[in-house]
Amino acid sequence: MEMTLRWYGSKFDTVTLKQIRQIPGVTAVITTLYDTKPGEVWSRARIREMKSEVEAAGLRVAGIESVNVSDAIKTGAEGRDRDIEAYIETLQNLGEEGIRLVCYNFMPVFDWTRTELARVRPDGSTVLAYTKEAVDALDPEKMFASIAGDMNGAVMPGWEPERMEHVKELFALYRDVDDEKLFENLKYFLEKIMPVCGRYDINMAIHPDDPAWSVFGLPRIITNKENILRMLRMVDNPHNGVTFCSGSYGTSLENDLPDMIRSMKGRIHFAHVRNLKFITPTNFEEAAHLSADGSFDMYEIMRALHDIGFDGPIRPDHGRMIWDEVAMPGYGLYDRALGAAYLNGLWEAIEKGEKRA
Ligand SMILES: [Mn+2]
Repeated sequence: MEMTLRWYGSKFDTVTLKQIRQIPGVTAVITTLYDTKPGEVWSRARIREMKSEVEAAGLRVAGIESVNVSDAIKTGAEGRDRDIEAYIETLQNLGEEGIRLVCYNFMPVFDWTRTELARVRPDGSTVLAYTKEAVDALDPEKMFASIAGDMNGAVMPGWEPERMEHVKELFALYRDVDDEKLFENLKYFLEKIMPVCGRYDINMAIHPDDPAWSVFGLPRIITNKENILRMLRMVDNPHNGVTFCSGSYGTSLENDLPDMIRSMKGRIHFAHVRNLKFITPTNFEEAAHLSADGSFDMYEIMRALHDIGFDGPIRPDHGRMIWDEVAMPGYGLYDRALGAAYLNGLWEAIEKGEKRA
């Protein structure tokens, strides 16, 4: 595996490439062109510029998170073919520049959902948190307003203000889309893009829905083992793969994370590894990466990735806000650096333990 950190680009991120380069064992970033919109073609010039900036700092671009999929593609609405053409052109431009990994999601309306962006933990750190009861009681149109004040001035992925202004229309778009329809639209999209992925050896890695259940009555399909295996089989091509995100699949305690990893052998192209602490089965907060700080056995997760021969990019996921850092919630430097060091330590111990046995 290759340890990486997510980076939003120098215009948007409080963390610098120089800082990332100084985290031991981190050799690459996962980045994006954060100011592009779904349906827009990423030009080769801009991709090259992004790559040069990263490489000048002594790092590599290990992949893109994300090239976003438009609502027309997700709902199968008019204009989807045009948007798919644009997506293919972007993939081609990425391929020409030697980028071989693209993370994306197929979540309707909202990307990830949290009810708090700065819950204070006993040690004074703050974390993102989720209470199902709070979401159930919330008017989706007010969701944005209720968390916007906690963003530390950052624009959060999937929560762009101009998008959230149209929440009502977005909901209307998905009115006739149920889980089956969403599967169908995902299949249509994947079948159209597989040829360009084959030509450039680009691995597509779908990010799970977060949380792993329906919110506000919207359909959600990338939530559990059964559905993700269905998705992999319906377009049975090695370039149709998965981002294994422990913090997203892990929102449902019914998901056995190491078992899921083993079941997707060969198709996990990217891994997000983080820990959650459950207060009740429907109320959880993000924790430090360390097993002892949360509810997951991080050793078993890393062990499962090791056992299936995972060799793609991996990254620590959301970190706590610690040491008075001010950054995009979940995306500060300090706790993610601690996470990277910890995950690298687990991996080294697993590898060396194996050799000794
Ligand atoms: Mn994730």
